[in-house]
Amino acid sequence: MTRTILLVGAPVDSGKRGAGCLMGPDAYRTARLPGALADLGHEVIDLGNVTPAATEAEPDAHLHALPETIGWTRALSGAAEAALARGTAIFLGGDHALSLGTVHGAAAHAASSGKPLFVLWLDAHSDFHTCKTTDSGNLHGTPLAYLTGRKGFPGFPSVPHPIPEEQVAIIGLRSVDGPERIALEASRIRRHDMRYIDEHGIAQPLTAFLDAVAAAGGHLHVSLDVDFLDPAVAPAVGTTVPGGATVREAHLAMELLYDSGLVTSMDLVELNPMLDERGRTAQLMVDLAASAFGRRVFDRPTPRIL
Ligand code: 4U7
Ligand code: MN
Ligand code: MN
Ligand code: MN
Repeated sequence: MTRTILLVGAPVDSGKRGAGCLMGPDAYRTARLPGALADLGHEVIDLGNVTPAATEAEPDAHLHALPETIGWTRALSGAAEAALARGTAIFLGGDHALSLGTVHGAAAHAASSGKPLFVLWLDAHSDFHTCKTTDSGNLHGTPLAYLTGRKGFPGFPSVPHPIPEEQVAIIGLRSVDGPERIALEASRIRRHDMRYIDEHGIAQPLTAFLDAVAAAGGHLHVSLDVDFLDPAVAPAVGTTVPGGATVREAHLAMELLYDSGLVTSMDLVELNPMLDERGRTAQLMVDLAASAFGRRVFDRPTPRIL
């Protein structure tokens, strides 16, 4: 199935202290993401980079770059909603704070289409802090709490379309802070740590989630954090945690996403080209995106694994 794919650059670097994610969109373009998608037959339109909206929010002593992150949230929500009206959107990050905006906009688009929005979070971390519970003050650790409508985000745009918890799945977990664990365990968010992947493989939890999306006739937003991958294969990220997904586990996830035909938008987040080795992480992320949009060795249907 060929599509119109909109590329939206989101050079957000305000979600944490170490700079460099602002170079991500250009790294993806340099590693030929547009060409790789066009080679698969898609119509690819690069909309260029978004810039943050002006905001009158006050800085906060505990939260790093709060006003800037609020400005990005507002701008990216609008950009995401506009892009989704034209086709499938891929957001080129930028750190994970960008999802505060992209998923906010995707939720508005889904609501106006009368479809439920499902969110797949591929990440070592749960990103389920509120502004009140974060120890680090780094807002890239908060988007899933904001997007599911948790309280504790003063100054941010309101969330008129919170994602119902049972429509969220996190896969790849291996670093969850105490307050996040308590909130997650009290929630209906589907969550799978790396031990679960070791025990069952990645196809089982992902296929179960995709079946739920299909049964509900939903839209699916995928948020792919570089640190989902093992740092041995994806070193260009500030928050490395050993024991992540292998290259093949990640490709299988992308291939199953493509076969499902359900993906309506995707974030590529946390790539910090300053930390890369000869562009290998940028290239791996481009190859994963290509798998998610149809690249494969042999064409064959997904067998039933469950
Ligand atoms: B990422 C952390 F303490 N939980 O809050 C925090 F471990 O988008 C990390 O998933 C957050 O990379 C990581 O700072 C955010 C930390
Ligand atoms: Mn749509
Ligand atoms: Mn993340
Ligand atoms: Mn992470």
